[in-house]
Amino acid sequence: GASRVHNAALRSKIMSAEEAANLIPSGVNVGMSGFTGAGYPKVVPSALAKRIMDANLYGKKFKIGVWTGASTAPDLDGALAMVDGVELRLPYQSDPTCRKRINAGEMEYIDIHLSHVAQFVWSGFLGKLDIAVVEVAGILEDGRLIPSSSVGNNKTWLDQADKVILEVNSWQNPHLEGMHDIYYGTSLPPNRRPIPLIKTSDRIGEPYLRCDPSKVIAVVETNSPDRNSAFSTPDDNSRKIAGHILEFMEHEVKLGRLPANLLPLQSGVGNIANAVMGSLNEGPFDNLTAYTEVLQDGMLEMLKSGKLTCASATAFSLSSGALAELNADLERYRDSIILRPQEISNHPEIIRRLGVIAMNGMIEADIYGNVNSTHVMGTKIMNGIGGSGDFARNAYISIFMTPSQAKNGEISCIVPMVSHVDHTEHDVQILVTEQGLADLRGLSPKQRAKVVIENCAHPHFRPALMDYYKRSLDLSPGKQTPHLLDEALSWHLNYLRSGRM
Ligand code: 0RQ
Repeated sequence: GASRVHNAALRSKIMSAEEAANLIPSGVNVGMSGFTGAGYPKVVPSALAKRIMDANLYGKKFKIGVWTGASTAPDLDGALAMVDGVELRLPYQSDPTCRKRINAGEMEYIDIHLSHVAQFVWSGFLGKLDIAVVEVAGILEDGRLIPSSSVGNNKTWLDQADKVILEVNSWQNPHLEGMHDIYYGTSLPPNRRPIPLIKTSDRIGEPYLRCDPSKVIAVVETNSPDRNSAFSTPDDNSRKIAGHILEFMEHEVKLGRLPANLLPLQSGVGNIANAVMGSLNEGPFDNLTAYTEVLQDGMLEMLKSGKLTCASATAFSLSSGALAELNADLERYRDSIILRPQEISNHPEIIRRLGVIAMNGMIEADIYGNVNSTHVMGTKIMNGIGGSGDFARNAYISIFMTPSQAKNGEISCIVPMVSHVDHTEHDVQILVTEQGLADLRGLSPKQRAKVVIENCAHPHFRPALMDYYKRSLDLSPGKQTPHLLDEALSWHLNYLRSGRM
């Protein structure tokens, strides 16, 4: 098709992926676009991986720092991790090869709140950003950029990097133009001003990304689809978890603690989150809104049915079927979907102001309500905290959900003490498993323990948890949060030694 590079100066910089990758030296920090498989650069990272592999063949070390929006795709994270080309990765990943390298100690990984990344870079906390590699959907005559299917940290990468490589992907729907809201009013303290976003549907910025054309060293034209994550149809556990959450919401509305159309919804990654959206779509609530970071299949269904009137996010995270549907009809959603930079989609000020209902997955919770979202058996990273901390800490109601057991019942997801803490007892209000829901608001630690064990633990593990709690109550030197410190992590040790808790 026709080129989407309408700026003459940038048109003169069009080159192949290999030529562009040759402009990235070893030792630099690279800010890549991409958020949950949407809008990541499709060809330069794999061309770079090839270059790294060639260097390695000649005995040369070649590693870069990789900063992104969030997770990306096999042809970015996977390809670079495969050739051991990443010195340090941040802030969120979910690639199996990448995860393996991190857990083997071969790749440094920093897990930071997604809303923090941009300001950490502006402040220089992470060192110099050398090069940005950003996918866009097109370049206007005046050089402004039409953002792609995710915004992530692209505004910050384009602004902060010394050099910029643009991938212009003509596969992306041209109707994306106008869907984004890029806010350029942020600044660092002491000069910060309130962010003027009062409703989910507010547009406070502009639809295009700015980029100094003199920094652009390469433009690469591509035509390739985003990576699609498939969702499984909700299983029995997911449906039960969704049922408990809906019942809770109805109860809160009845008590007048939530309006009839609830409050803006945030929903995390994964199948359970998607199932909750599915249930809301069939539930009694209308005129819902979403202030979230990823827009999954479930939310798209709700936009289609009219249950959801507006969704604000930083990225799409759709299965291939849903993506095809969206792309066939994107114009229809231009007013109801807004894609923002992740420092805005996840901004504590806005999340607190809007009163977001946050719903996130977890690995395990303890009887006192501390939540581990990131580390399996305390030491192995799964994905990262992502935006869950941004939302949980600042939400009006913060919900964490998981099946009560993992690995065919060998693991209890409710444990005496979490093996790693991402969300402390202070940030966790509601815990939900297929067994039931624990409302921890207004409860002391000892009161919480009873509710969590009774409502959330699997019956198989319930007696042992209650036994631990009761003996702690007797023997713990402190009675505020009773623990037996020599036994608190024994469940995890059991699993590591014998394959079951
Ligand atoms: O592993 O695939 O090897 O079997 O963890 O578990 O049950 O499929 O659940 O997909 O909802 O993921 C916390 C990882 C849950 C996710 C987490 C094993 C289990 C399986 C996945 P296998 P499920 P989900 C905004 C919000 C942090 C980021 C976030 C997550 C695998 O929700 O990454 O919330 N959250 N972002 O077997 C050992 C346990 C386990 C366990 C589950 N207790 N012990 N393994 N597993 N529980 C979005 C973004 O930020 C982008």
